[in-house]
Amino acid sequence: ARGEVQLINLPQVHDPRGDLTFVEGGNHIPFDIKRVYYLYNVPVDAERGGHAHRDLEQIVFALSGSFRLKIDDGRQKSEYWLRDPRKGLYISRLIWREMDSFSQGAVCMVLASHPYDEGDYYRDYDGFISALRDDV
Ligand code: T46
Repeated sequence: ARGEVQLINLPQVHDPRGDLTFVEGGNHIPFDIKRVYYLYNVPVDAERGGHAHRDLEQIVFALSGSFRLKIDDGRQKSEYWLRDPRKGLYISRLIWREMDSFSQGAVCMVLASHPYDEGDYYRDYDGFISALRDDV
């Protein structure tokens, strides 16, 4: 898929001892998970993202705290406030994303379809727009 974002709901096992949420590859996630990374110790005034990917698909979670994800498919912009560890935002390839307004102590976990590859990034907005135009 290209230019698609969608909220993914994970199961929650509620328990007086605490809640548990799980992710199963091949079940909850529309791609094979090749990488997991997380952002933490993020200053509240930090801005992250500011790029798009040629091939990478990801699902972004706020495991703790909250932050804003601004999404741009080249035609429409939208924004999501992630704050529920059960709800991840699926981001397909060729989506521009920016992140800010991290709460104190927020932890952002990302499931990714490929290993890290700097060559997969469009870090320049005009480059992203022309890549969209060239993608058939
Ligand atoms: C995204 C948002 C949500 C690695 O070496 N391995 C990795 O897996 C990643 C993600 C990054 N890096 C290096 C590359 C840079 O030198 O860590 C540095 C910071 O990466 P970046 O500026 O891309 O970080 P963010 O937080 O702006 O973006 C990241 C992901 O790159 C991106 O795909 O969607 O988180």
